[in-house]
Amino acid sequence: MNIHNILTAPFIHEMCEATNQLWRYGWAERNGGNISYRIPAEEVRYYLSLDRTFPVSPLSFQISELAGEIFLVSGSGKYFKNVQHNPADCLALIRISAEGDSYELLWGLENGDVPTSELASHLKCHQVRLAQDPQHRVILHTHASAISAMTFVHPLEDRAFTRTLWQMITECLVVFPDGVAVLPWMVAGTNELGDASAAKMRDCRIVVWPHHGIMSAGQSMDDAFGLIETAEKSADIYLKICSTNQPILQKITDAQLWDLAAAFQVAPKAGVLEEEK
Ligand code: 2HA
Ligand code: ZN
Repeated sequence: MNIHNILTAPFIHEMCEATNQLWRYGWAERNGGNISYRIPAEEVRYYLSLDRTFPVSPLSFQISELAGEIFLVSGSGKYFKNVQHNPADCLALIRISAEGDSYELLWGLENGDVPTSELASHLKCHQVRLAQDPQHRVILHTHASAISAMTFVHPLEDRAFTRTLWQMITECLVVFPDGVAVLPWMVAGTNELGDASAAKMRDCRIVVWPHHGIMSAGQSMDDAFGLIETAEKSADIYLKICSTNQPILQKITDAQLWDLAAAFQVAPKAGVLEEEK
């Protein structure tokens, strides 16, 4: 088979665009944020011969459910601002080993670096989301500003946080009917943060890391990105309302949210809205 230049691959372009846009939004200062994108082997074979040996590195955890899966991931310490200028330095294509306790570097990180410091969270979340949805592809973590600010002034509780975000923009309930989950503050880059995020991802696709950022899961880059844009916009409106110091005169009621759910045929996460009379 003809091998094509991997720099022309749509998945590399999507990663360059997403990282650049996250930086432009101001959510990816310095090396903040990380993305992983599951790529089918048939797609990778178009650009790389997989019939040879590759350098192997251990994982600090075992994830045999992802054996053989290939992910395009951002590199540890890489600036999202720079990915588009040098994808081969900033990104890595990795394949999880048959035992799920190591990975091969198929391509990228040309200057000898390692995949994202949040690899544990990414892979553990991929495992959980794939079990829910075979179409699942992307895990995206970024330092979304309004969401992070909101975690200083809002209760850190799944139901309350979800209700507030749903109430800020009419379409939020439609975009993320499964709501959002909120973790306690945790040390970045740890297996514990990965386990906690993955546990929350069993029944929702947006996890807030207080005073840090947000992680989302999607079937495509646009899907994962769109979830974060929507939650972030909602958080921004919440903060703007708070900063007016005005009493709240009106809001979207639970009855209206039920009407919305019916019209758009989505099932709001159980227990978040008051039951209809
Ligand atoms: O620096 O965002 O959470 C990359 C990160 C770690
Ligand atoms: Zn981060």
